[in-house]
Amino acid sequence: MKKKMGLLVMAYGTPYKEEDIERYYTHIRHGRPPAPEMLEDLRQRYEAIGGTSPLAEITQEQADKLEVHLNTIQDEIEFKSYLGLKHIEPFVEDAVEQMHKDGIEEAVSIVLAPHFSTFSVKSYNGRAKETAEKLGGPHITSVESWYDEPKFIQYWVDQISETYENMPEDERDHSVLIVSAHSLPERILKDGDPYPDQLDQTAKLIVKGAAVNEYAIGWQSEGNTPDPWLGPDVQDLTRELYKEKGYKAFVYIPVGFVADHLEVLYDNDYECKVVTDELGVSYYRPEMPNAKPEFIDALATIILKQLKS
Ligand code: FEC
Repeated sequence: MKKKMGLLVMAYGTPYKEEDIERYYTHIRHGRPPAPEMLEDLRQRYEAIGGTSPLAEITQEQADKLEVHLNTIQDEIEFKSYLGLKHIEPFVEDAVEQMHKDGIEEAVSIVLAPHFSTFSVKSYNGRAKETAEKLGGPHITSVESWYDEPKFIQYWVDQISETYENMPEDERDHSVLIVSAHSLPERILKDGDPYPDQLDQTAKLIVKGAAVNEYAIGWQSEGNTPDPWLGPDVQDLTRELYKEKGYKAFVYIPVGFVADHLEVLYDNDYECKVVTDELGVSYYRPEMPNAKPEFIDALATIILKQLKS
């Protein structure tokens, strides 16, 4: 008989409808409601990408397809997926409670973000394990990071190669790849957080695989707080690189994310494009992994490796 295992898929979460924006933002701000102008600013960003974000649907599809794929490529374990979100229901705690109710004794967890940081992956896994301990199960094995998984790297290598192949030759010879992730407050560096190094590794592996000559690392989507955040910000970086090197094309890969959502559709496709338009240069943003089969296979490989280790 196959062994039954919970598959806890954790992700950021997004408002399902406009009325959810305030409570979602309040949750992100650790319970402090945003000022009316902050709320209005966020509402307008969602408005600019069509009212709400496609993230909810994509995350669900990623979890569903991962369960099916894992159950297809091996026959020792029967995986059952549970979605646990950071900032809206079903919360991480709800998912663990459901696993417990369903009698799941063993589970494996993965966060849909490749790079470990105390702000992101550690907090998702911590919340899951704390709930499981309180309830007396399940026992959870957690994937901590997967920024260097060869199949994940290959996904981006293929995307970039296609983008560069389809670019006019003159642009290709004067182009730069901007590899980015969500910025975090600079204070994470004091505690030796591996987040920036892991992004650096991801970038080096992708650049090597795609044989790209010119690249730079940038940070994006920094929060609305007074403390300093990791930089350079992708928009400032675009301006600086143009001034220094006169590139004709900028190719953005926000590899710290895995789906089309606000931080990509607005912060890259709108904000970075405003800058490239202003400079009169070309903007490219290869497709995000979403629920593409190659990416689902990469996630399945990461999970099976974790269970074997
Ligand atoms: O499409 C969508 O609706 C949601 C997209 C979304 C993703 C995402 C991923 C990450 N965040 C990370 C860190 C922070 C920190 C703060 C922060 C704030 C926001 C706000 C929105 C938001 N984040 Fe987010 N994030 C997404 C959306 N994030 C909306 C609030 C408005 C704003 O600042 O723009 C600052 C919190 C604070 O004020 O204390 C820190 C990290 C990731 C990538 C890892 C992950 O997915 O968990 C890190 C997607």
